[in-house]
Amino acid sequence: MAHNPQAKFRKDYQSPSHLISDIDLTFDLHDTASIITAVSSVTQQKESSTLVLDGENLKLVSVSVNGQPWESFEQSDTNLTLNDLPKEFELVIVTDVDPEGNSALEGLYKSGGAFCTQCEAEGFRRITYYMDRPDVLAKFTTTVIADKAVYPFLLSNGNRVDEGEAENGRHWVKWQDPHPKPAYLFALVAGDFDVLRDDYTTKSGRKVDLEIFVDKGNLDRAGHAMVSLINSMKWDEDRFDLEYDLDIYMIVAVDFFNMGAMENKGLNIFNSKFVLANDQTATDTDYLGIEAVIGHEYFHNWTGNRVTCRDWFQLSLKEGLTVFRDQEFSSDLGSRSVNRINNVRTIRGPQFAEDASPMSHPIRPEKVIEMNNFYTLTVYEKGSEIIRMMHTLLGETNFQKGMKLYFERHDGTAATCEDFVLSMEDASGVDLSQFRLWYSQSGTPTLVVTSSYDEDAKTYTLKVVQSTPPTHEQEDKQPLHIPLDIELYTQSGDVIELQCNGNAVRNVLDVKDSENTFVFENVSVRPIPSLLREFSAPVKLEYDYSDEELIFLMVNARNEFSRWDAGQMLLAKYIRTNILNVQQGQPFELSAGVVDAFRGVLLSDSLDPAFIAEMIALPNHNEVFGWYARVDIDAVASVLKSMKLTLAVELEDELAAVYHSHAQAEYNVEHASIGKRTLRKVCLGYLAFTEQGNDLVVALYESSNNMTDTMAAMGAANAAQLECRESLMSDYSDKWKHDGLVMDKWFALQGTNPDENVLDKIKESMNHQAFSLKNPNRTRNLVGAFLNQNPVHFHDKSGKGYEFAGEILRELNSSNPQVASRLIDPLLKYRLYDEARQALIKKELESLKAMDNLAKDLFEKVTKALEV
Ligand code: B3K
Ligand code: ZN
Repeated sequence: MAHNPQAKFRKDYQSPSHLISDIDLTFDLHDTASIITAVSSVTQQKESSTLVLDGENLKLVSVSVNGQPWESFEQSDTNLTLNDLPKEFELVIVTDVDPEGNSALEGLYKSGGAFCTQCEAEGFRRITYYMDRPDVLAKFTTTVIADKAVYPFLLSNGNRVDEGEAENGRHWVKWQDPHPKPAYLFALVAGDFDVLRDDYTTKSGRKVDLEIFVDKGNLDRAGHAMVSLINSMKWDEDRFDLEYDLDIYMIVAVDFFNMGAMENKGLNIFNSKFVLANDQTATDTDYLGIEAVIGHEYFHNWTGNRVTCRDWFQLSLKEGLTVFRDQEFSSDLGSRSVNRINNVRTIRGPQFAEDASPMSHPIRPEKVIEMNNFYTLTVYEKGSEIIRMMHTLLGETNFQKGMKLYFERHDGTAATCEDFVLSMEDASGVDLSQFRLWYSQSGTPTLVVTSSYDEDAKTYTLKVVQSTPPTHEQEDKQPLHIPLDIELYTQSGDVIELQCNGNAVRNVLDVKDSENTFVFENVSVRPIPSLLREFSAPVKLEYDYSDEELIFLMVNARNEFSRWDAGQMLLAKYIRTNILNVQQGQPFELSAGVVDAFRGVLLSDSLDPAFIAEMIALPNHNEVFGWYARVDIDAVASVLKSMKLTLAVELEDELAAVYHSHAQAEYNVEHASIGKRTLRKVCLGYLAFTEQGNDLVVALYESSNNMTDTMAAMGAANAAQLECRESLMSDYSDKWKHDGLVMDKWFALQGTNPDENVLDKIKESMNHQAFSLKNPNRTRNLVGAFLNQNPVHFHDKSGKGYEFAGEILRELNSSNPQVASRLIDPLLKYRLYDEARQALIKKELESLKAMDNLAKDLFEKVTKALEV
């Protein structure tokens, strides 16, 4: 590239030189040349007659100031700099953009037949020249003009205030948003849709119209989104005392979308994956995903929109907090332990992997080249864990007081992470000074815990040593304030009250130093400790548990999360041992005690089936990879397979009994039904590796009356490479070939196919009528699944998996750099693998780096990866 893109630093933040109180936008929409007129009221804030506006990929038609054509300006690829300006003025800018040619799906683009926008983080600058930064809040008025027959619905933020007819069969609608907002929350949609309508009356009595816009013919797939929206509105009132603040809330589902959804004020735009569902097209997981994402975007109305971010380094202020809120929503509505287990899997798997990668960063990054690269698991999921730790330290009542104070202080403004922590601290009186380090320190801390029991003194001592290894961008680490939730049990399973220095103490220990010692008194027998309950901090825990202790905790720990965690630790012990066995040519071993422990769980009639399903699910490849600094891919794959086969054979009768006894005639999305289907799916996942596998899978596929069971059958056929796989795949494709969203499940199975010839089959699938590399969902399901979830073939020693990734990335670099940048992540972690594989991956990264038109999204990641 001609010039290397420049980084921005958090420390360089400057408040804006000007403010914009109002902006009046008119969109004259045409496929390849849409004309946008932006009229802004601008006031100087600092002694400067120069205003630097952001703008990219724009044709400037005209600029005028206070009604006069303005000629004192300079234009570059990224800015329009206006000179000699008065202190207060009206600025009119006219631009011309090409929505149809916009394959990056940022700014104004066409998805299918509709116009839509995506502005976060910095997409508004692809619509007009503007102060495209989150701390410039203006009142938006938007007029949309388009052909009436093709685009009967013209939508934008706020309330519809006027409409009318225009020449040549065109019409217009005018929208006004009374809440000042940054440009990233702007949205516009023009298209022809089916609309699902409902309403909600807030607890103070405001009636809100609810409208969900879907492609024609999809109305029967919008119901769950509407129920989820109403549940979200109610939950936010009940748990956070927060009400909706406009008369209308709209959601539009589009097929071409780079991420999950976007919280634009009053007009959310969603990836259709997170709106459309009925029992024939969507799995239970899809239903739960819709509930979570609808909730997440709705909750942003307060945490994100009413209080927004001062600058993009503060992204976790809104994202970490809103993820925490959506996790709590899902947990209050469904199973708290199953939700926690899945969230913890994400942290321990891909988030820890991100910490260990060249892209490691604190939840509040210090340095950014392309902001879109920082919508990460660290900012979102680890960010949520940081909020959760504050919740643990303060308790629900104080936490809610902190939220109230935060809104009192910052409603209607752009705030910082520090503002949030200060509100929590001031409202609760809890000292969070050392805790703040979680915002600036990256990486995964390790807690090494050892214990000793003094029989004579009746004291039990836990020694906790914390350390955080250096990360790519940050060498030195300091001790963090880590809430460590523990419980002690007697051998018979009774809870021992925690006492220190003669006083009862709470379960959450404050680990603050590198070395910490906690002495518990009046402990009459050597206890069994349950450590890091509820995963009370995003850390790696090391404690030398015996098999017996873990089996004890699997049965006796008081909360389900700790039981699951004990089961996972037990599996982890055997996976590690067997990886060594494979490397030393020794046979696979699994003790009878372990098998019996899992048999006990499987046969329990007191446990929730959804929880049993989690208990007996093995960790996946990526989770295991995260335990090692250098990964032996083939050994991990072989051990996971042996583990599955061994448990399948040893527990075959029990698995089959549970599988058959949990069958249900009717489909519904109640938690109890979902739990039973999930348990059957996991059982079938084992049984597929036994003699009866093929018959069971075919029977389920043929009798299935819902997509969840259909996918359980197909997933098992795929993973175990059953004889029936090909015929099920072709039957499914015949049925759904016209529907890309439903075909995504099929593409994902092609991507994760364990067959030797997977790459040929993937290339063939790219010619399927439903596939297009231009559609991010299709690309993620086929190519993304191969790169992330097919480790054996992606990392094939020949290097052909890497070459394929390289080809796709080069193509996406030009058409959709954001999607390319997500897809490249597995390649950045090349140092985890052996020398030969490292060399092959590096070759692909070098070839990307040498590209003339390398987008800054990939530039940032590739250069970081190569400079380690
Ligand atoms: N705020 C958006 C994400 C925007 C991503 C921009 N690349 C969705 C969300 O977190 O709710
Ligand atoms: Zn969000």
